[in-house]
Amino acid sequence: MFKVPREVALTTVAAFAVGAAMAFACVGDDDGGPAGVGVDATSSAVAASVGGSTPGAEATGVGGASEVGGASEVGDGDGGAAAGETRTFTLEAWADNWLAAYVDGELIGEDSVPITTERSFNSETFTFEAAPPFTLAVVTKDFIEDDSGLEYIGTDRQQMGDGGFIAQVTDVESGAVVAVSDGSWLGLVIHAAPLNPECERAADPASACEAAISAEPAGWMVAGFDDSGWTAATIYSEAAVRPKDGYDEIAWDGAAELIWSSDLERDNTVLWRVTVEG
Ligand SMILES: [Ca+2]
Ligand SMILES: [Ca+2]
Repeated sequence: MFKVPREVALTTVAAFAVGAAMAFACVGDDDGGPAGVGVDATSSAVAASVGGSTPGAEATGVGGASEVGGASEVGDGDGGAAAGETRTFTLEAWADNWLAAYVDGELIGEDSVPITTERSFNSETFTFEAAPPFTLAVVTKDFIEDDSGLEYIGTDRQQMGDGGFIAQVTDVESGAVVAVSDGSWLGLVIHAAPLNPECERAADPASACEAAISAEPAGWMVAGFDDSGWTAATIYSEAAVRPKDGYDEIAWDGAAELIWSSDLERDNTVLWRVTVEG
């Protein structure tokens, strides 16, 4: 057994549901050192607003993490020499059009431009502390005007929009890129529309277009979540995604790939999970 540092448990309970703290508390090293994730003041401020910023989360959110019990398998202390040591990292990311990121279940940052912004193209850099290995979970959303999955509805530009996402995690002290978006990331599509692309020109797409929408699975962003049914990311070229504002502001590692589900246009919200070994 290992002890959970009191301050970690209290901090986590304060910011999130008890269930998340339980899952969190099981993640730690065996030497009694700091466990889990710490966020700086900026990220904490962001975390405080999470409830109001994801109206489309269908009442799952962090509260559902209480139903996840597999996290106890994490933190066996069998990692490399650096495993369990809390270090500072940055997540640099660009999404068409929106993202929010979690480390071991804790929100570390979300896109500064609301998803309700029609042309939302920007990169983000979130700084966080974590003890590798940790689970990075990201929700990415393509802009849609409603559940038809279309944008510019009622104009001559009415169309299916497309998505796209790229990210990298860097160890701040060493400067080493320790994770990049690539084909190893596992994704789950929870909003797909339109399923019948012939509705793209319909006068009333809200009724003409069909959608497949599901809630975020409870606890999907914590380490012990069972993602065995998720699908490996599809890699896309810059020509396919046509990345826009903000993309060129990041010095992307050569291995960082633009990813999405298998369908850039149809799939509008994709959840991502990856384990960062550090
Ligand atoms: Ca779309
Ligand atoms: Ca888009």
